[in-house]
Amino acid sequence: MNDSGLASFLERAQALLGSGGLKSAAAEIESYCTDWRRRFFGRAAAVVFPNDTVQLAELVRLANRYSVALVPQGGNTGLSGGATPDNSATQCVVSLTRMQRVRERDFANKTLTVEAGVTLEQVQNIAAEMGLFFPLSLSAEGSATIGGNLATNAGGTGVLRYGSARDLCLGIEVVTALGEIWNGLRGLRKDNTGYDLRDLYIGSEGTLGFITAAVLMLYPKPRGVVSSLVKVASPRAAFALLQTAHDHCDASLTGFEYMSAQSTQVVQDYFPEVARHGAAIIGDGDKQLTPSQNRSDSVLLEISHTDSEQAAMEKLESVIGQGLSKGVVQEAVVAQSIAQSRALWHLRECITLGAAEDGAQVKLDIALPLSKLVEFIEVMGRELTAAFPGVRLHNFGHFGDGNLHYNVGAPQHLAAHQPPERRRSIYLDYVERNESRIRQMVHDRVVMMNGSISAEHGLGQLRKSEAARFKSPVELNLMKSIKQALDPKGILNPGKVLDCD
Ligand code: FAD
Ligand code: 2HG
Ligand code: ZN
Repeated sequence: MNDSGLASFLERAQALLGSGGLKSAAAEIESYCTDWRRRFFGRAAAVVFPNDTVQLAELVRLANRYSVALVPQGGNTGLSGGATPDNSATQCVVSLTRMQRVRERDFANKTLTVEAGVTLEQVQNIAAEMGLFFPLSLSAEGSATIGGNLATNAGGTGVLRYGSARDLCLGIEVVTALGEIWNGLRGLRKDNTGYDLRDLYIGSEGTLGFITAAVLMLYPKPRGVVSSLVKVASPRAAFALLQTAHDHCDASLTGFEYMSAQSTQVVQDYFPEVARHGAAIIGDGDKQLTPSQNRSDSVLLEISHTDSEQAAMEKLESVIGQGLSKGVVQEAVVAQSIAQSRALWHLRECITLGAAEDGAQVKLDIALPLSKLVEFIEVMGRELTAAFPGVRLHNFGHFGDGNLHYNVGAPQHLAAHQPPERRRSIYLDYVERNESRIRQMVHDRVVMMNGSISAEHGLGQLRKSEAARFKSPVELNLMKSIKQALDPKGILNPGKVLDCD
């Protein structure tokens, strides 16, 4: 594409989208060109805001005509740089945040059809208004969109019971890379009519097409949801507790989040009021179960029951009782109200926010077979701290899914007592110098143990080259063939997920 091609595209896009539908002033578009963690900084020719599917399809046809690359974007909360344009100032970010219509509420079919720009939190609220429940849950849900959730196949905290975004979606509407509209908005639980195109687009991180609307599957609202913060001596004890919870709860186990002592330390450091609130729930200053204060590992356990709160509570108490008698639970506090339960979950959510406040980390999002989790944590911890003395392992996450956010922070002593900006710059420097070695070391072990280097955050630009290191030529070629077939001009999100040259 030459300059005049880009200029013609922008002129026509502006005419198509109307005033306010295209922004190009640097100050106005800066936030769309930077990722949530502020690790990727791009420069775009413009950010465009289509109003509906037909308008978006026309825009994509224009982009094909002038060979302009498009970067789909929802809430821009992704953690792998997938929604950030490159540095060329020739790509166009396409924000779907204006596409917010609710197309259909079907109570009898237990489905909700919404456009891509509806946020996850809005979907949860609409489902609740219908007397039903949409189980996808992650702490960025106030900004993350359904389009982004599906494009990344987001996970979150309820996967062990309800599955990932893919499992909660029955059909999608897509604007293809050529600018056609595919209406696959089927609300069917069974449909074996050829290749599963829905599942191809879900998880493709905006490289194959725009997801413009989706039919989401709703569940009956559990009548009882109870949570407990459990102190455990080690990851091995956490694993034993998971086995106990599985034995006692089966489908009632809806959350099993592990938090290492070091991961909750950042909550204590940067959100002390959140950590204190956790301690207040326990109501005993001496016990101070809040893991960050006691520097112990902990598990956030959630049990749900369709019948009643009492039924959920009985199961929870039985799991904790078993855990205590087996010696795998050291102490436990059960939330006595919704507010207390929220406070416990807030503690868990604040790990990512506290870590962001602290400074850069090597972000790792790995999955392992459950049977290998404990061995991985023990061996990897030893290896990493030997090779990188003093690094902080912010190890936490969706233990029940075998998914750890095994984030590695710079040694604290490097910047202890420095003012925040100086501290962040020292940590960033450490991370930039060591990131690729740490990443490779962890990923090598993960793959050796039959795990995955991206459990839920996707490849984006962060893990693209690492994925290429591990995938077989057969798998990479199949992926390239699919990309080539669906996006022959390579205009959709180039440079993300895989390199096609
Ligand atoms: P964006 O960040 O805008 O985009 C993400 C990717 O999807 C990009 O590649 C983009 O090009 C593509 N894309 C976006 N919309 C579309 C569309 N309509 N069609 C095609 N492609 C599109 N993720 C988890 O899985 N589990 C978690 O528990 C979790 N917790 C998080 C907590 C915090 C504090 C933060 C900041 C992030 C968290 N995330 C989590 C990551 C992120 O929120 C999810 O990946 C989310 O699904 C992204 O949605 P989004 O709308 O912000 O997408
Ligand atoms: C979570 O589970 C998110 O809270 C973010 O997936 C994880 O900070 C992270 O790495
Ligand atoms: Zn997560």
